[in-house]
Amino acid sequence: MSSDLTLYHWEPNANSGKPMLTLVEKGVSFNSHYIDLLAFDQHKPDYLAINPMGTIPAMTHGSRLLNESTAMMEYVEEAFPGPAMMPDDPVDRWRVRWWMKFLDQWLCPSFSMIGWSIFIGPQVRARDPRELEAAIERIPLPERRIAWRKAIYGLFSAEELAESRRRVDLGIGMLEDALAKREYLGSNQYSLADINLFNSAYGLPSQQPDDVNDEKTPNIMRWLRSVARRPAVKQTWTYSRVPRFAERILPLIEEATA
Ligand SMILES: N[C@@H](CCC(=O)N[C@@H](CS)C(=O)NCC(=O)O)C(=O)O
Repeated sequence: MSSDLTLYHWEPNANSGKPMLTLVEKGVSFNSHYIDLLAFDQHKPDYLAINPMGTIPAMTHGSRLLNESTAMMEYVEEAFPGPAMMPDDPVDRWRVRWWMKFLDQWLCPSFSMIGWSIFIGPQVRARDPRELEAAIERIPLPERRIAWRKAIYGLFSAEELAESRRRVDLGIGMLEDALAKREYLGSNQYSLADINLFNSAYGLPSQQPDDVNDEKTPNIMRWLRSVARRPAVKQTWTYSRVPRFAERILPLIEEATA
């Protein structure tokens, strides 16, 4: 499909999944450009010419470059018609933004650190050490260079990982409480806050089955299944190329449609 909008993304997961699911929910057509994070495509000259930060996702709309996944979701919400992904009521809008800030600044970086230490790092560790060092040196943002080094060489400290686990445990409790009060995270309406969270949380029942399950977190499970059941979510998964990610979402979708 040809469109003046191109989304540069990896898996429909975490940051890449956020603008992608927003586009699909709103029925906006876009060109999909898959950037293979594990092949370091995001640091190659072709992509740096589009997004000099060397991070994904990014989006071009005509001559505009848009990056930062949450700001991208808000852009899509405001620039295109289609179902509203923000509630009308000011206090509901505040709550949506509160949760997105909490997710972006506090909880998701901890999901990410754990994911990078157990999944991303081990995936690339076995490659030729010289090639890996050269690949790390090509990363434009110093903080991303540090994150890659820590993931590849197993250098996240015990304290850092313990703090991330503490935040994930606390965050799960906060989400369960919030979803006991309302159908969705920010209000009783599905919104950008749900899109934001879902893309980082759909793997929790398979990754942390002792912490996120029908007995301990019935409201998170209800919410996960209800979001997984959305046709737009299923559509985003057609862009996946890494089976390990897709396999985590399948049990949710299967139970939801059973
Ligand atoms: N705050 C940015 C973070 C972007 C980001 O760091 N994305 C990760 C993937 S989720 C990335 O590009 N990692 C690859 C790398 O650092 O090389 C956003 O929300 O878009």
